[in-house]
Amino acid sequence: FKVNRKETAPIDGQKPGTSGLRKKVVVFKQPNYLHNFVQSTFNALATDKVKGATIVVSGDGRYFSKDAIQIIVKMAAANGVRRVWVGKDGLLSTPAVSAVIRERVGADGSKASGAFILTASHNPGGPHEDFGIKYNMENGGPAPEAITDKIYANTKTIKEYFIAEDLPDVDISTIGVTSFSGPEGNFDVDVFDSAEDYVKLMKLIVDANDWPQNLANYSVCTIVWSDDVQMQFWTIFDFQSIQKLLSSPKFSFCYDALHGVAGAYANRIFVEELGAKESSLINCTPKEDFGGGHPDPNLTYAKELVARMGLGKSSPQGEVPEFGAAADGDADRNMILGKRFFVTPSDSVAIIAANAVQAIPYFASGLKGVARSMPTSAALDVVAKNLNLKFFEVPTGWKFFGNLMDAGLCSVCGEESFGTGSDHIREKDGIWAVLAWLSILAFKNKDNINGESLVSVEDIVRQHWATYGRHYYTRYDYENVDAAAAKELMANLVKLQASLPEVNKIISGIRSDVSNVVEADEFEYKDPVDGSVSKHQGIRYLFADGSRLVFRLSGTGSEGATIRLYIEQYEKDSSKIGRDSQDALAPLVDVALKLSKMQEFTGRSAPTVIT
Ligand code: VG1
Ligand code: CO
Repeated sequence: FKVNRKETAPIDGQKPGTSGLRKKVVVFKQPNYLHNFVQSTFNALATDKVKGATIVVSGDGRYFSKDAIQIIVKMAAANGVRRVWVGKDGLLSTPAVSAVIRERVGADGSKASGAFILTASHNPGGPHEDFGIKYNMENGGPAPEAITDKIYANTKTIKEYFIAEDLPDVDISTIGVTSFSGPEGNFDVDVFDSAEDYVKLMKLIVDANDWPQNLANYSVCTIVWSDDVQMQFWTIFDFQSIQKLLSSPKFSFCYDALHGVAGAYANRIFVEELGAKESSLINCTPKEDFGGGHPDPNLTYAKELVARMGLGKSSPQGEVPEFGAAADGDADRNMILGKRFFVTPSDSVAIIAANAVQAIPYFASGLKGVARSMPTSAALDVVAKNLNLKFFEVPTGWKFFGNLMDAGLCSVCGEESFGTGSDHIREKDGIWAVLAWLSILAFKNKDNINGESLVSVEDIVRQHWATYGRHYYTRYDYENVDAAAAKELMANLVKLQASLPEVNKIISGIRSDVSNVVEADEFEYKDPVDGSVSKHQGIRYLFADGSRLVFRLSGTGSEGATIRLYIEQYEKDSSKIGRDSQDALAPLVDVALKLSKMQEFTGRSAPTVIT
């Protein structure tokens, strides 16, 4: 192939948000739009991470992915990349990309230096919906701000890009390597099984000829001698104990991939490896438009699962499963449900942390530390304190956890936005979270698998509250509000922070049953590893009784602005931990809406989504 140099000019608005660049498909389809961003990314990376390097290109399979992959492959070839790895049909979940970067070794010993992930995560897909692209680094995690800032700066000055126009489209539906020869030598496109590397990481079974890259990350569980080979079994999870749980007649399970890429993993892991029934999987065929749905695993959008779990308005058909879970489009998010019971993501990460050492082999030697994003409830803080673990509070977005993990400071972390994960990779991991919960259930029921009734998800959560207290928690999202109005609302909240007596006067005028604000600020984070500072990460009002109100503007939307309001209240008194959370939080919600003048600024009398 030949290398073509094309002239181009900057296009406005290519600033990567919380998790990459996300826009409507029609925006991405504009001439040079994708090309400019991809070239700006190549130009932001060190030369040796491009020239002669191996990069991964894949995503959640949403509409426009296949076209985008062909364009990126041609641009990679022209920019001197040595080989591109593509998951079959262009499918790789975000956590699987992270695993592939960290673990996969090519036939010739090659390792990937980074990845373009094609996803807009939980945003809908299709010709009139969203597309997205982000870059992940050699550690498997999202590019840090220093890089995304550079990419953005490049998009504002770009004059040219490089593309191999005569390179034929590659068949990404067939596994195998296709080689081309170009001016700087060979260029390969390697299409591989989307699930293999990821499954291996979850349940690593390794023989002497197939040694994993980062031995320190694994726990040795069993050493088995076969007739002629010494086999060693390394795992994150104890698949046998999960299998036992799933085969118990008392246990039943339901997994909803919302037609996202999790479907490409669910059958392999839950059915083939763990023996779940095929009928346990719903919406597990990945679709370009997610079946017309909103692939966001929460009580609003995962309707089918919610109904099956007995949480919907109408009564469920058939028996309600013991355990249910859902994923978002790119499978890095998870929602965990018990029978007629919702586990808040903030509780989920706290419960996983509290049980990890006993229930999950990977953590058997202890947790290095735990971390949460700022708006996530303080349930994890209480566990960290009780178990004497290192604890970190970072801004929203997974990229901030990566540095802590690379420095060996954090094992388990989570966000209130249905994101949970660990240092086995550098992204949040939806299927990992489900396996973590199944492991905890298996552990709690290990002597009880044939007993009268199993210890349920709800039992585990209530037991946790009884031990650590409960953080009542809710999030209100106001989607697609006028961007200028959203800015004004936020500016007003910052202005109010100048005088706490004034704030407290307003609050006591609204409710007498809400405590005083003792501190208010804009969250700012100094990374303890590299010292970098991230400012304006959300507005906080902290109350005397430990309650919190947090206001943030979303960084993942593609149109207008989304205001997120996070509301939290801590209850230690065990006689008061069983209330309905919307009831318990009603006074604080009232204060939040009036203090922020939500309706006045946005014209909205109710949020778009409550989680
Ligand atoms: C949202 C969530 C945040 C999450 C991000 C990416 O960001 O609040 O916690 O890390 O999405 O998730 P924002 O800026 O819209 O609040 V995903 O599943 O897109 O990778
Ligand atoms: Co996602």
